[in-house]
Amino acid sequence: MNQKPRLFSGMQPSADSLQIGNYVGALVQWRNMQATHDAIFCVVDLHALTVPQDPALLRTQIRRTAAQYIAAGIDPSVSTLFVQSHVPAHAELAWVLNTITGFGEASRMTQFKDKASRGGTDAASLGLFAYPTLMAADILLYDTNDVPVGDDQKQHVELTRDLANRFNTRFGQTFVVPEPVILPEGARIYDLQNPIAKMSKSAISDSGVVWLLDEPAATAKKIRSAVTDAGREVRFDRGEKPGVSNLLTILSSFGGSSITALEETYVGRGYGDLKKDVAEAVVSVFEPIRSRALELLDDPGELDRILGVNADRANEIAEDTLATVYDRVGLLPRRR
Ligand code: AQP
Repeated sequence: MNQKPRLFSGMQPSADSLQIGNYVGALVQWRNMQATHDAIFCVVDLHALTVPQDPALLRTQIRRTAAQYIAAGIDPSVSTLFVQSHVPAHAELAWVLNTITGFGEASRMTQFKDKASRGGTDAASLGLFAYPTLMAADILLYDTNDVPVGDDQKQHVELTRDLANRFNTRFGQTFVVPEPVILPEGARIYDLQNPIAKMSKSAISDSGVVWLLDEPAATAKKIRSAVTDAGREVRFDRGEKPGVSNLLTILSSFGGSSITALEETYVGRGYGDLKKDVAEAVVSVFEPIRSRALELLDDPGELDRILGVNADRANEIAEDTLATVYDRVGLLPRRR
């Protein structure tokens, strides 16, 4: 029997709702890859702790993120869907990986530089600095072959590969060396009010962010208020027309037509028509997902049960890998 390749991916529960970019750039790809992969999806709550969080809010956000994964089509009876902190081996393997990661090597990670520069590097936590080794642990615990990530995470997967190779060379073959599966540029969504910046859960202003769990009317209103560009022509041109290009990308992702086909449809029509169609397309896809997520959130006991069963499944694999790692580096096994 041919085993399917293993996939690992995750998102941070860093907001009450996921945004349209998380949906197009991650969830849609994850949902499709369930057919071809033995998939493991994680709500990476320990990663979210690398910047300050309100404890009560964070707890809610973790459940809400898991509910949105399921509502968007991640099937927890087919794939493994769990919360990172429910599998202690993530933090434990991250520690071992920290000990084989160079300070200079970690300092070169551009995401740390970006995120740390927002509040001043001195104020950044050690946790934020060590984010990439925790991510490496997430991936390496599960003998992962493929890691679907956005462009911005590619450097972290490269570090993961380096660490896996380094460990294997020093301590003997232990880790599968994973491959990044870089999502196509077409899957990148930009802020509706500032279409040269990536849309982000933790954007300073939420006026340009379309939330998966927003009321349909609010979603439509935000899209109708999106910034567009000078001129009237509906044409894809990221440099000259970032706002219109972003709307075309969204419509293409939600409606299935190619950007070129859409450009033809809008010859002689204005930005108003485009916005109206984008709003309709997004609302019709998000409405059922939102209802399903809210239904799941109405029964937190059942949601926690699903996450518990899945965490057991993840723990089984992760504990095995960690035991091998502890043994390879020379730690004494605990007698039970
Ligand atoms: N704008 C986007 N377009 C396409 N894909 C996107 N992703 C995020 N924003 C876009 C993809 O969603 C996943 C989320 O990963 P994450 O939660 O670990 O953090 P992130 O990439 O930093 O996403 P956010 O929404 O910007 O979160 P915050 O604000 O918390 O940092 C990834 O697969 C990412 O590629």
